[in-house]
Amino acid sequence: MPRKKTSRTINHRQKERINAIRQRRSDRIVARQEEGLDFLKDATLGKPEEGLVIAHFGLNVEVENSEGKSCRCAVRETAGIEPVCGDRVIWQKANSEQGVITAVIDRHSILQRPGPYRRLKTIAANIDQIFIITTSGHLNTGLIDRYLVAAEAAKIQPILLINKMDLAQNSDELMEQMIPYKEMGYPILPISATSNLGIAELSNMLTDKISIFVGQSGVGKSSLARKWIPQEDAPAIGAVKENSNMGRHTTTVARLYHLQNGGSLIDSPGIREFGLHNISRENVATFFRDIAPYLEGCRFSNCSHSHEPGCMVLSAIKDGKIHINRLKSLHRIQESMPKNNR
Ligand SMILES: Nc1nc2c(ncn2[C@@H]2O[C@H](COP(=O)(O)OP(=O)(O)OP(=O)(O)O)[C@@H](O)[C@H]2O)c(=O)[nH]1
Ligand SMILES: [Mg+2]
Ligand SMILES: [Zn+2]
Repeated sequence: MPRKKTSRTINHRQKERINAIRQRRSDRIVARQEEGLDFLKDATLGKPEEGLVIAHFGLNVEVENSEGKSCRCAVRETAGIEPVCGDRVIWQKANSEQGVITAVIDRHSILQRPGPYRRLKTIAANIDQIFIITTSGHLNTGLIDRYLVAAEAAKIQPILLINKMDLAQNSDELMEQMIPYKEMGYPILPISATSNLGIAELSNMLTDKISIFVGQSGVGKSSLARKWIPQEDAPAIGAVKENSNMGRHTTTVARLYHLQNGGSLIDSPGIREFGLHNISRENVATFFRDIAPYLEGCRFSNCSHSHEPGCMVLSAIKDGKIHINRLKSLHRIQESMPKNNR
């Protein structure tokens, strides 16, 4: 049945209503920011100094100075962008416990995901490597593929960790599923926070780098992080739900920890979905390491790699050079993206 055409243009009244909502929202944000800066009114500010953002919750940003002491800071509007975990900032002390951030120093990398109001939310900055964690009981390759696209797009080195190997029924079968990722050159490490399998190797990988642990709630991010963090600072861990094996969103904000052997680690809250809203439907395939080299060869420039003659991706699959699951994953990601996503 032919679908009824709907007009995508909005009329003047709708535009006005949208603008009014936007204005109210931005007034609220400014009011909240000024409220957060109340303590500055009578304060004599200290000299500007450099600091490191170790956590961000609500209006407060926890900043650590060069001596490792932390201070709760508000953010001056002039800072321009919201500081996140891993950011290096310029800040000034207002009193013994509070300060204000005036600038965010240029970042060398950022990891983002979609936030409220279709805006991109930056999760962390200046990260050297992203550890994508899944478990032996739920090898979520769909989520791995999404995170890999995000890491490739952000030019951050990804490493795949399979935790809870102590519970694996058939570890050979599990590792077989990871072969395409190994062939693409991604480091893969089977580990267990419980039995300590692979923990020494993971420890070496973390040393002297800024890393982030990402993955669904309950995969064991905080349990692993605790291996390198002094007990008094260690993040809480939560039990998984018995029926689904999923976690309970125990970690609620990303936090940066200094590791005992050198380097820093950001433990992040588990997320249900990881969208790729800054990437377009058309170019998402370029971030699939195994598929990307074949894209130029397809006969049609808008090839969907599903049925077209002269499709180099399909022939690479036939020749065993790309795993079919990866193409399925690409199509699933594309289907989940809006058509005009740019
Ligand atoms: N058997 C087994 N259980 C583990 C392992 N690692 C973590 N767990 C358990 O998994 C549950 C969830 O662990 P957390 O470390 O809180 O998971 P998380 O990824 O930080 O979860 P969120 O903070 O909710 O995102 C806890 O009951 C841990 O004891 C492991 O290697 N083996
Ligand atoms: Mg946690
Ligand atoms: Zn093709």
